[in-house]
Amino acid sequence: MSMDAVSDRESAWAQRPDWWKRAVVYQVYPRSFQDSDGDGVGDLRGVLSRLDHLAYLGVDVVWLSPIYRSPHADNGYDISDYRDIDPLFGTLDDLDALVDAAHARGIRIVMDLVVNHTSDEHTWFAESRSGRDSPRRDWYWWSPARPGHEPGTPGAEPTNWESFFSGPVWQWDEASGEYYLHLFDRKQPDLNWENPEVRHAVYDMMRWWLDRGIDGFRMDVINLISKRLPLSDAPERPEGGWADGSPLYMNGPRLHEFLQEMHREVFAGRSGLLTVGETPGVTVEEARLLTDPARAEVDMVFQFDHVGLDHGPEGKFAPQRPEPGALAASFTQWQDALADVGWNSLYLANHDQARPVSRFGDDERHWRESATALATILHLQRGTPYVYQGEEIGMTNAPFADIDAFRDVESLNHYAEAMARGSAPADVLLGLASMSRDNARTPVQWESTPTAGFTTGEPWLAVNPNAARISVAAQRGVPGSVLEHYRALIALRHDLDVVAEGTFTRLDVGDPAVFAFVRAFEGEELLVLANLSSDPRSVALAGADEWDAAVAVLSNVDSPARVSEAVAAPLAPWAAAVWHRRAEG
Ligand code: TEU
Repeated sequence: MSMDAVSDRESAWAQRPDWWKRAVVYQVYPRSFQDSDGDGVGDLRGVLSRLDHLAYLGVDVVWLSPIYRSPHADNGYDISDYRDIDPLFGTLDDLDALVDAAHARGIRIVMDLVVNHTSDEHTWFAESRSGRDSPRRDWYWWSPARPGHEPGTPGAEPTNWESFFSGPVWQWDEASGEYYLHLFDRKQPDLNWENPEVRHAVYDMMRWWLDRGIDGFRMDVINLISKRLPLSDAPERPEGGWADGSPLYMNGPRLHEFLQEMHREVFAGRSGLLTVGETPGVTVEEARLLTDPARAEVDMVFQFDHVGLDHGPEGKFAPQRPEPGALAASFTQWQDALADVGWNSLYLANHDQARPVSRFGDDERHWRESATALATILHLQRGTPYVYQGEEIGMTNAPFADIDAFRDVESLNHYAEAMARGSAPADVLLGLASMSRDNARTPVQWESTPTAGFTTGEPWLAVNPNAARISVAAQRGVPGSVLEHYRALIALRHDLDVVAEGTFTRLDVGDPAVFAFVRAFEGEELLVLANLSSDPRSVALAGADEWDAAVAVLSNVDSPARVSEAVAAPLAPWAAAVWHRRAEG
């Protein structure tokens, strides 16, 4: 293509309301990205100093995890002031500087929007808590004790729901004589979205940020904002204990109404933005509604099916290895479900998920191959890919051996509860070591030094010792490295319309562990073949020689350039290869 044609294409895409179909988003978890002042915690100036890495990678959008004022009970997902930056991370001026510098490189900045709950240290909650007649009382969910129970005693909680972070969702407030609801930690009280004043305060804050120049929002647990009323008990679990209340607070009756209202109040008349809802427990039916552009709710959602594949019957912290093939089947279901309406977010990693190369790949025997195979199948699906910091260099889970090594509230609460129940510490630690969110939160490994170039001080969470082997410095410019593979995948999305816009069709090649699919768009086709297992796998590809004129565009192993030859022998463990062709004429 000529340079003129390239820039015509660029500007045509830039005008489109669905520009994000061609975009790749990079998630920065500021606390662990880059420290600039030696306090051991990453900060905004640190992010600014690493923008060149993001430009090198080629990403279009940065999603910043929360940097607002916060007591950090949940690392910033507990906000005490929505209109200021936490001093740990810097100042509003630092943020403005970051936004300007990113924009100068053609990178948009999306902020985290955490409005299902606030911190208990937010002034809204302080006022709400101040007394039953406070004008802000019904900005949150307050409830008297269960009838017939002594307030504040076990069993007196208004409903039997279990918190995401262990224990009940209700906290007794002695001073005002009622309980408040917190689906997460007790320092994260849920806002009452039934109250229009709450909604309009949120919309006002969102407009304030957009006016300041940010380019959209990642909306934290946005499908929890509408609860089923009146709040009531969930069915008991056979084994007793706190019950799963999620059917009573997820995807509630007013969710779509609230999001449509938000769209009208905040996004209408603005362009070039990206909105992505984080929606645990979302079904394909709900996702179609949420992301149908005609309904004007959000551009895309994060669904959770594939990141639950390794949760065992006793939950996330008792994981089991999914069958080879489970991941491909789950992705295929979502590709098919959103084929004609809506849009997928494509992710394997974020700050809440243990590292995908350790969970779904093989970080011992086939580290590079599995990291790049997982990247290939993710980025070449139909949807918008998300890269989580460190994923682009194949960062792995960390060798956590002691409870003192963990920092995450979810892990610490889980451990405390398991100890109270009398579980064996070694068993609980094993579950945490493989599934704790802290696996995702160890500092980014920039260099092969003990603090990995992250800080000059003591890092808030230990650097993974494998920084000696896995780092940006060791991979940049190295052909075949994980980093260069991500760069190539991102470039493919920018260069080929079929990646951004093509249909998705899975091919049955006789083995569920082989993820084979074709993307097609206006006479252009892409073939992706990936062995998602640690064994060689045979591929029965019907009509393989019809692909022989196709160009091999990317592969993570040495493999023949022609499709028919590539499938003549079994695919090597975690081999992934991509071919492209255009129709004749
Ligand atoms: O996460 C919500 C969520 O459902 C999870 O990914 C959650 O971390 C997991 O289920 C716990 O097992 C969002 C944020 O991404 C997370 O960091 C916050 O802790 C949470 O909301 C509360 O704001």
